[in-house]
Amino acid sequence: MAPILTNSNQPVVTERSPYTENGTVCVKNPHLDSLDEDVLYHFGLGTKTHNLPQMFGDVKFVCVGGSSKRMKAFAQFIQEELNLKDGRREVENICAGADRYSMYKTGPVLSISHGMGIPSISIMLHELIKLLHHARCRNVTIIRIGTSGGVGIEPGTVVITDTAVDSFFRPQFEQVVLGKVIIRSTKLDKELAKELINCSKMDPEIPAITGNTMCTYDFYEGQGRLDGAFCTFSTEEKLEYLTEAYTNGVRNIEMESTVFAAMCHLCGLKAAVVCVALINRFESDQITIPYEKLMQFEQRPQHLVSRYIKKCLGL
Ligand code: R2B
Ligand code: URA
Repeated sequence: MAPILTNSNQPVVTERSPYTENGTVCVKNPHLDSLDEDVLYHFGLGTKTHNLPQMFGDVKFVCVGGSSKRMKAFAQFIQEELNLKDGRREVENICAGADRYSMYKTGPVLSISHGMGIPSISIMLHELIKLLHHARCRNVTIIRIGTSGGVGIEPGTVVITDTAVDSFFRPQFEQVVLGKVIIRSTKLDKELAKELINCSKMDPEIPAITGNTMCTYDFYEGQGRLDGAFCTFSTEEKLEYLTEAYTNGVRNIEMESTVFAAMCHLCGLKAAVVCVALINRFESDQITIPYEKLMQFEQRPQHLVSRYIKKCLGL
């Protein structure tokens, strides 16, 4: 069902969008058909300047994460894991010209950075969804691999998101369109989450759980940190909020999952969120783990997702 806009300021919940029957990525914008050319500005790609079906038609897995360095490392890692290295040089950033996001393609796997926060990932996803549509990709699975703050869990634990929730623990994402609020569902693919948890069980090096992921608009005040430039609450109030989050099933906090879930859901992409917890927020706000440990933790979602992709490809 298409999003409904009301004349009042009352938000309206949109219905679940079913996966498309033939597995294609569904863009829901009638205006696109009248464009002579679709320029994917922040990718530095376009329907006239690039042969998108040829470049991307075989993509089956898209992995997205905040940092460009991490997504390059993931592309290199997956290249080796899928035996696609073949004496090849370094992986190449397809979006280098636009200098906003990094994108690497290794066989059927696309690895893209999305920056930090909802606005940044949302712009990337608009262009990615159109890219997959123009390239006529089918049966694509998308996974966000990232970092997060843990809520009552051991640092290093990987959280496979059950439901992405907002700062009020609601399973929804509010998009403001023409001055009105549209509420979108943040449901993720339960089957995919289950398959990922099963993959984690095959690797004792990857402690993983499922839980709700809270997505905020800010890293400091928005996540109840006491160490930002401003703070209006006490330690007790912070702990009370985190306890409420925990009671609502929240096991980690990050900054992109709600809009990621909502947009993937709308266009029929099978989606999951896999984030490692860098700290336990009941114990600290500052991230002070040594570099080596940070690298080790950051690799856990990558290793888990690589295991899943290899399983899907029968490797
Ligand atoms: C996790 O880490 C980033 C903030 O440090 C943010 O992008 C997120 O979701
Ligand atoms: N990313 C976040 O958004 N929060 C944290 O606490 C750690 C990483």
